[in-house]
Amino acid sequence: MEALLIIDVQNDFCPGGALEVPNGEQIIPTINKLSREFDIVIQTQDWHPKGHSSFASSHQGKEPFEIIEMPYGEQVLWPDHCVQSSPGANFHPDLETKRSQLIIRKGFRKDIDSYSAFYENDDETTTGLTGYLKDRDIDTLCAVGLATDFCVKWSVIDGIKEDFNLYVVEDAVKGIDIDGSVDQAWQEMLDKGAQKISSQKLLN
Ligand code: VGL
Ligand code: ZN
Repeated sequence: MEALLIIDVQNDFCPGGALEVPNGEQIIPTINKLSREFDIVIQTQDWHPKGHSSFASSHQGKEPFEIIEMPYGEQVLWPDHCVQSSPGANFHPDLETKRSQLIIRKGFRKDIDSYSAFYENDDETTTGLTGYLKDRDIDTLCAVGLATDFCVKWSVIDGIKEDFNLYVVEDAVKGIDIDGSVDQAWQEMLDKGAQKISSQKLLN
């Protein structure tokens, strides 16, 4: 069984949002087309409490995009974004969510960030997605959404680690791109065994 995994298509990651991905909204029509073709659609939603430890504003003297050391390793600091129940945390209004069967929220523990749909950034705390997918006999995921270089990348890498087949839809993802991080993300995903595919190919 295959599922479409729609990652973090939320207002704060789209133009005008707190952590905007350049042209992030442009992938939405393609994602909507894809979601009508899949029997199983799963979404993730970045969902941080106020004062989350990934926010630069939670660390005195730090600015967004600086890197700090956390107990679980390096952490990029972000502008406050996707705060629970804030408009920025809502899915973009153009995203069709009617057919989504599961919404996984992540990043809700104050002291750990969570990029991946499978594991939080400590690489240990699970979101429960693996169990859900295995229970439903899903072995293949097509990943789309935001941002290529963070939540898409880590979801894809962890999904492969958990033995799923991972396709990344090249025209249905967009990245933040800090110093070449999008190119690097593609390299890492392909190295780990992800397959790049076009939406055209899936829609035919
Ligand atoms: C994301 C940075 C912080 C993402 C989420 O969705 O890629 N990036 N939180
Ligand atoms: Zn976040």
